[in-house]
Order: sequence, then structure tokens, then C-alpha cells
Amino acid sequence: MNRRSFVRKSSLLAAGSLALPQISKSHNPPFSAMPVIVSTWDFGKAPHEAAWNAISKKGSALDACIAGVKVVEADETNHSVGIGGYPDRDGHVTLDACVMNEQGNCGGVFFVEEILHPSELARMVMEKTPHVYLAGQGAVQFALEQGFKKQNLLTTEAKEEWEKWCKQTNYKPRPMDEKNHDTVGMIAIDKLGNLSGCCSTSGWAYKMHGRVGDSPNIGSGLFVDNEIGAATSTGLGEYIIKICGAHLIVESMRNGRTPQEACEAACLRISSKYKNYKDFQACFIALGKDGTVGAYSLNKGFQYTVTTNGETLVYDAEYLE
Ligand code: SD4
Repeated sequence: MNRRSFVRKSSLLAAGSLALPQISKSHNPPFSAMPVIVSTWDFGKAPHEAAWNAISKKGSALDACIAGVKVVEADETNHSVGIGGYPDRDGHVTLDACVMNEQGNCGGVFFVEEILHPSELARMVMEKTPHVYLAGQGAVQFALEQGFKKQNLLTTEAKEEWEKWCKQTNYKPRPMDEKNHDTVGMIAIDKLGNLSGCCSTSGWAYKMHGRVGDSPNIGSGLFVDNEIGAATSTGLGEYIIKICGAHLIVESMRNGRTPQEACEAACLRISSKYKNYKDFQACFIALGKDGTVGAYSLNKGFQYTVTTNGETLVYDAEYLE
């Protein structure tokens, strides 16, 4: 297994990249000063700024995660979350999201169209209904009742890409590649040591109409146990679901693994069960009750972003080799 560990300043914070000394396996310092906010990939400075503002103004960890995720959902330039997301193979942008808080309460929305902020909607499912999940038209109907407005989420750019894709293929979903996935999962611990998380995606580009991945599924795309820690995922949802990735990680932490070790163990679970693991990506981030961060991916290329002490850095995750 590759134990190289690169830490680099984000290009969004510093011109060029700067290799720093190796960080410890468990990623202990410098993340032990709470609050800590961790998210998948590098979606730029703005989501973490929004999350940090919320958490430092006495917002809860959940307020922070939703504030951060909403920035990504509203950003038309990424093609994997919210507006601007690539549509399914029939040309519909369908969104999935979930939230989980420190009380162990959770909510999720699946297969939602024309609603800009499925993360906020997932929170309303958690807070205002007796249910955990709402899907499709029912979720949209609930959104409208809660004052959300319908909006077209298929941008001209995404529509053009989909039209090109329609000409080139046999109308099969395009396998996920590096350019074709980037779900945002954000987990945070506030000053009081309370953990929460939120995950949001437009899913697998050109997926079958109705397909739902790991991201809105509590236990696969996100899991929080306030006594232990939190985890979230990105990558090919079909495989993350098969191992209940986020729940597996939190349970590994309960059994004594560090967040880093737990993320590695989840990737090893996939690679030991699915021999084609080199053909797809699965990535995990985790946050322990003490503010310790872990991250790991099945294959090269995963990045994650951490904010603590008001400073945001992007890291290249280690991966299986
Ligand atoms: C899904 N996990 O729908 C999501 C996609 C993703 O990075 O994470 N892309 O399967």
C-alpha cells in the first residue's frame, strides 16, 4: 500500500502548489483544534468560507455543512452537483441529497428535479416530516409546500454536452471517469464537539432515468454518530452502497480505528470483494469525535478540503495501490 502522503496548499489559496512535509498517518495535528470542516474534492474557497462563517457565528455543524453545500449546489460551473449538473440519459437533471445531525436524526431526498437546494430540502424532510426520505414528485411537492420555487437546472452548457453524448453512444450510461463525478460531502464538528454532515449530488452523468446512488442514502453516502464520528463518500455509488461505506467507517472508528484507518479499511473492503476495483473510483472522508481527519480513495486522484482555525487547505488523498 502506498504510504506516501502529500499535503499541498490549495491553488485557490496560493499560487502554484507547495509540497509540505509528510503528515502523520492518523492526520492528528493540525486538525485537533475545533471546529473542523472537511469536504470531498476541491470545490474552491467559497463553500468552506460559507461553512466557516456559519460555524463561527454559533451555527451548528449542520448549519455549516448545509451553508457550504448550498454554495456548490448553486455553482453552475461544476457538473456534478445542483444547477449545471449533467442530466440523466433522458436529459433530466435529477438531484439527491441527505443530512444527518448530532442527535442521530437524518433526512434525504432522492431523484428530485427543478429544486436548486436538495440539501435544504433534505433538512426539511428531517425536521418537518415524520419520515426520513422523500423521492421524486413527492419530494418536489413537499418542496413547493415549503416555499421552494421550481427552477430549470439544465444549463445550456450541460445541455450541449448531453446532446453531444446522445450522438456518440448507444444510449447507455457513460461509465464514471475522472471528469464525470464530484459529489460534495461535507462533515463538520463544532466548538462544542457536535458532529453533523450533508451530502449532495446530481449523480452519475447520463445515468438511467430514476437511478439513485449512494449520496442520499444514510449509511452509504453519509453517516454521523455523535459519540464516534462522521463519514461521507464520493465515487461510484453502486459500490459504495454495496459496502454501506459511511456507516462501515463510523463503525470501524467505534471499534478503535482512527478516521484514516477506517477510510482505508472501507477501500480495502471494496477491493477485496470486487476485483474490478481499478476500473472505478470510491473515496471517503471521515472526522473523529476529537476533530481528527481521515481520507482515502480506491484509486488515484481524490482530493479533499479541510478548514480549521479559519484556514482552508486542499489535500491529495492517499489511495490503494
Ligand atoms: C453517485 N456517488 O451518484 C455519486 C456520484 C459521485 O463523485 O460521487 N460522484 O454515485
